[in-house]
Amino acid sequence: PAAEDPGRARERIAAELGRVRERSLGLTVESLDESELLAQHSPLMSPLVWDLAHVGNYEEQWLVRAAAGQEALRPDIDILYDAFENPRSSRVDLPLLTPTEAREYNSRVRSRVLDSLERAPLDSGGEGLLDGGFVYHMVIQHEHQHDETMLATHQLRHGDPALPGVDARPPAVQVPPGPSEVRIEAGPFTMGTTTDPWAYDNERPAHTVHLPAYWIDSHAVTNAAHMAFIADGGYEDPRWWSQEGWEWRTRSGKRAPAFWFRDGDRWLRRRFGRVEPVPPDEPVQHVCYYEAEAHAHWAGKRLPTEAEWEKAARHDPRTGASHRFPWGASEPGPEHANLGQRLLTPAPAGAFPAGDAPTGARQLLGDVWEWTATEFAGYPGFRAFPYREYSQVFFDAGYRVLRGGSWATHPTSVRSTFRNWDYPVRRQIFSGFRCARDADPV
Ligand code: AVJ
Ligand code: FE
Repeated sequence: PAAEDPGRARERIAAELGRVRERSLGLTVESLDESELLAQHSPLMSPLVWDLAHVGNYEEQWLVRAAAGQEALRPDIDILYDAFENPRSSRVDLPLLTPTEAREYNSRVRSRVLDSLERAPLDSGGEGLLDGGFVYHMVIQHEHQHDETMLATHQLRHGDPALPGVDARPPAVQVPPGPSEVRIEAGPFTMGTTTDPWAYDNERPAHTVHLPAYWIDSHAVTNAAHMAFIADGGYEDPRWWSQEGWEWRTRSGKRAPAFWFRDGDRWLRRRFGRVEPVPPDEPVQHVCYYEAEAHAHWAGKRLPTEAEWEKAARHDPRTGASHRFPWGASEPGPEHANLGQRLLTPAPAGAFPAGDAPTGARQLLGDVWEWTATEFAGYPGFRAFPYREYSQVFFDAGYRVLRGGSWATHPTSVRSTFRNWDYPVRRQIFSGFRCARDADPV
């Protein structure tokens, strides 16, 4: 793509920085009292105020110190907000900044950033930190990712709803009838990217991948389908589970997605402090990798590999091109996908025909992160940039790749090449799945 005018780029970056901060502050609102923000709602998560100051400290390290070359504001707190030094379960015991101190610190950092952005050389055309605005995009995405993590913390929190908008329901969508699976012919496609100015190191470089023909579900697996799996004894039948999956099933005693519970013969769920019937037409969320894998086997299918997911999401079989988004190059709008925390729940499966990929697959971005069969690893030619701890230290360490973003993911922070990862046992994230199968079984 043609280089963006630097003045325009600065305005756009400043606007995105403002938007993401508004979102972080909304998730740590002053109406939640200090003790709520400092509390550990689950050993899986940080106190909300840790995430808040962590995004400020990350911004200080990357935009104030590394990009602008300015002197540190608070080098003394780096250690507190270092995610590797402090596992999530122990963050509650650290001498953290209070919510007021964190908000003040974050705005001090932000003033420095907006000031230096005016003079930042964004257009030198090389491969440095600032080129194409990379380091700003990295920091904006980082804060959005922590906002999604904070939403997962809110979901684990007990008590009355604290987030506005919990009662909002997806608009009644006309789900156009369509095939439940699409066939993708054998052949090569371009996976990953070399040129996207928002892409992380793990999405790079672009490379050709050849895949045999396969079928992939046109949308994510629904709550209704998962209830059928449960009703058919799916959680009781080791035939559907991998050995590791069955060990998880036995050890955990789980027999339904997280936050579901039974009321007579109905399934209810707890969502941000609200109790409601499980909507049958929404994609199932809060399932771990093992549950997704077992459901897929029960359905006579399997999980797609990461490459199969990406080919379905961006390959145009007519032109051979790989697009940034399933629907092409235009920025995600509300007609394309349920992204950006506009609703605090997925939209019905089969919604958003305007977001269809050329392959005919639907709803690839938004609603729920989709588990894939692939272990997180570097692409051929991978180079860590700008630091090993974003991606590389997680390679080949038992993490599974998730694709496509959820209703909680901001539109700037997902694209058809974006890769997320987590341990296969995790279900506090907004995770679901779709199934695939070989086209020519041997
Ligand atoms: C890409 C979502 C797995 O939250 O661990 C945040 C993103 N990296 N801070 C995570 C991230 C550093 C990361 N995930
Ligand atoms: Fe982080």
